[in-house]
Amino acid sequence: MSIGIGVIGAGVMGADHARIIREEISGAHLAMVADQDVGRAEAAAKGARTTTDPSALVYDHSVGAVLIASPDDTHFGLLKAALAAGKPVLCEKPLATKSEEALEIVRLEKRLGRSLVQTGYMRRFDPSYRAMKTTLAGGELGRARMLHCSHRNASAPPWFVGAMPVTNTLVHEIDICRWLLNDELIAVSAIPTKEKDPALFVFETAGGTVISVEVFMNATYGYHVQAEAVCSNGTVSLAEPTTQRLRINGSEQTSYPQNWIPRFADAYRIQNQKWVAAIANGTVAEGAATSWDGFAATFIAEQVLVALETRQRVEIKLPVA
Ligand code: ISE
Repeated sequence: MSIGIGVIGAGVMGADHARIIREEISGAHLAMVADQDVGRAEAAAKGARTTTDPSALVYDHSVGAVLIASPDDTHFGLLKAALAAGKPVLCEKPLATKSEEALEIVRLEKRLGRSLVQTGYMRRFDPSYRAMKTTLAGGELGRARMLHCSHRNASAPPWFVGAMPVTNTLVHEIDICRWLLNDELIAVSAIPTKEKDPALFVFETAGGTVISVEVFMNATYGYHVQAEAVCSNGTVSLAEPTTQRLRINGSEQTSYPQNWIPRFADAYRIQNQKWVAAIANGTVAEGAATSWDGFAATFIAEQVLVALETRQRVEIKLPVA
């Protein structure tokens, strides 16, 4: 039986999720798209039903599972609605903008006694991050003593303001570092440049790994994410996924995409396919970010903001769920 997916939000990410469901996923179909902008909803729906009311989508009988890709501050309310309707939900990151809200989702889900929430930290399904995790877990390299990460966007859109480099961008690194190392972050220090962009974040883990993360929102040359683990017996880093390598006039040029969609196309497709398969089997997708992982990333991001403001090393103490 094909699962009807309702996509909320038809911006860049919502439109791409709608396309992935329509074109690349088996066992599911695009049932409905919700967006306040009717034209945008129709463009993403390509013939599927549309609505301007996201709660109508959540409760619609044709929608078996909900994919939330609307602005960050709408996630909490929509997650509560999906849980009240008892429907599986894949929510784009961040799970919520405030950690108290994210924790409320964790607790609501626990009370229901069903794992209904998956947080869209899709890098966990990226083949290069997966390979790196397998290598690290294999043990041949010994302990990861350091992990160097960089996260560069070509340019930040005009609405990308305030704390968003931390709450919307760095959260990916927080999640992937916890997952890659299977370790918990216990302290953070933050050092912005004179221009504030890029900024450097240094995390310490419970297992004694030191992590450096550069977040550069206006790197200009393209979208570029990198990670290298420095271990006792060697290093492992992500292979550079290039769209093309050009040799001309005595030099070699590598091209970079302008945003994350081409870079993480496989990750989004695999994530969505595994989500659908898990719903069909009544299980959860192996390795996917849970509501707790979504909470942890938002909670840790809040501690990062304290570190940025105070310029002090801040200890991170995750509460008990
Ligand atoms: C965006 O939402 C993402 O998920 C990208 O990976 C990140 O680089 C970008 O800064 C975010 O806004």
